[in-house]
Amino acid sequence: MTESAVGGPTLPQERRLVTEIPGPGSLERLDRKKAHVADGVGTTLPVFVVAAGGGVLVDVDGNSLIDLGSGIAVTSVGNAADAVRRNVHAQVDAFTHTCFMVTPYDGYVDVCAALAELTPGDHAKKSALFNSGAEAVENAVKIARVATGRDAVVVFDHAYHGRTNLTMAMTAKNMPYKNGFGPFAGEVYRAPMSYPLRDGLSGEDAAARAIDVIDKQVGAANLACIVIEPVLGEGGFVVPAPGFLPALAAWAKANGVVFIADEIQSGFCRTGDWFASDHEGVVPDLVTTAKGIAGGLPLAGVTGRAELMDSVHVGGLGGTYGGNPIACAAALGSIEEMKEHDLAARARAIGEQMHARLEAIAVDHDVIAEIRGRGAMMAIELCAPGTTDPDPVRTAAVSAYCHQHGVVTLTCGTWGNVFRFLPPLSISDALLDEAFDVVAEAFAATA
Ligand code: PLZ
Repeated sequence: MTESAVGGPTLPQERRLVTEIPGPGSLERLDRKKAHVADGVGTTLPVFVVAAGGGVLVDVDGNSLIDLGSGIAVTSVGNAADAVRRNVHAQVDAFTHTCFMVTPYDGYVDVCAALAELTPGDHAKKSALFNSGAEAVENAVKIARVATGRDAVVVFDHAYHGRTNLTMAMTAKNMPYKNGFGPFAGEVYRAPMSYPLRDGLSGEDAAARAIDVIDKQVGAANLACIVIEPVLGEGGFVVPAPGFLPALAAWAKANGVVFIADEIQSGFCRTGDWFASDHEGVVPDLVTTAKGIAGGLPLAGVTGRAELMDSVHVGGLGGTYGGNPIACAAALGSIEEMKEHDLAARARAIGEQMHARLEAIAVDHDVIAEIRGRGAMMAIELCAPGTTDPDPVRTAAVSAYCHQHGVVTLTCGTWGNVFRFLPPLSISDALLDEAFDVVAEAFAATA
């Protein structure tokens, strides 16, 4: 199996369990992992994968698992999607690297042109490409600082922006992301996020509360940028109350502050539109992208107002691999798949199907305090019935049941009590339904 595995959309679309999870082949490999890979690199579901495509992952033991995680919102077009595979093969055969800063090539420029077309707003835009989401966030902050001549960065409660030094400072949650890794970069300030389940505030009131904190604790004159996830990712798939994002964006504009949308998890059709900012007509000054952009290859971007992007001196932005030609070829393939199959519409349909299933489950299980999300970025928050006291124990139990029964699920949230669903947009209705049969069983079995 390992030698000749072929993934992609033609892989049999079925949940198939032929061993316990993990099976003997995976267990053997977990011992090797333990011997050679640093313990700090964790594992959510300990099966070793040999092929994936459509809506399934196949492991070394021949188990076929339904994927509700997309490798954390990355393989939105599906694993080994046709256009991605075709473009990557062609690019590997032509050349693998030159370093765009040494000798340029078309793929990089083509991706930047596509980003200008697809990101919110019809102003003149430019982009720079990087390798990871964290690197994109770091560079967005660099650009905002040069453009404004100011230092301070405002982020929000429950934010996740990465694991590098600056982005650890920007990320809210201590364990596992920050604990012991300080000291962190300075001039990062945290404002309260709109969290409707927990604060009950309207978007306008939540924005006024955040702006008051920014005013009193930072001061607009010192503030380079506000960085915000339009739908929280790792922090729990919280959708801010309507009006929150537009009010913050308007305040930023009025005060010469760069408004940066971190669309690394929410972007590229995931929420049922090209970008989550589109749902409320918010036009960010800069947008960071990664994950879903390239169908699984490492690529990230910062896209924004041309005059902001061009405020940085020549040579001030870059990196050896940023915008690698193979990753750019994959991105062009994945954008082609998204357009051709209207994956934004598919994300909306998947969202409706998931919402209906979750509503039915919630009728019998009052541990589900809220169903929320947009499109195919959906979650449920688990709390002690009738309260907002987080229930991470039940959340972990439900997720573990799904894993043992062949469904790849992820949790998130500041308290670890959010069960999130991020299926590839290439999943079939039937497979998605079967996955939610297992989720329903998981709630019944752990009640
Ligand atoms: N911004 C909004 O979601 C990555 C992290 C997984 P990188 N989220 C998954 C983990 O435990 O490391 C993310 C994100 C948002 C930035 C990032 C960072 O992107 O590509 O992981 O650096």
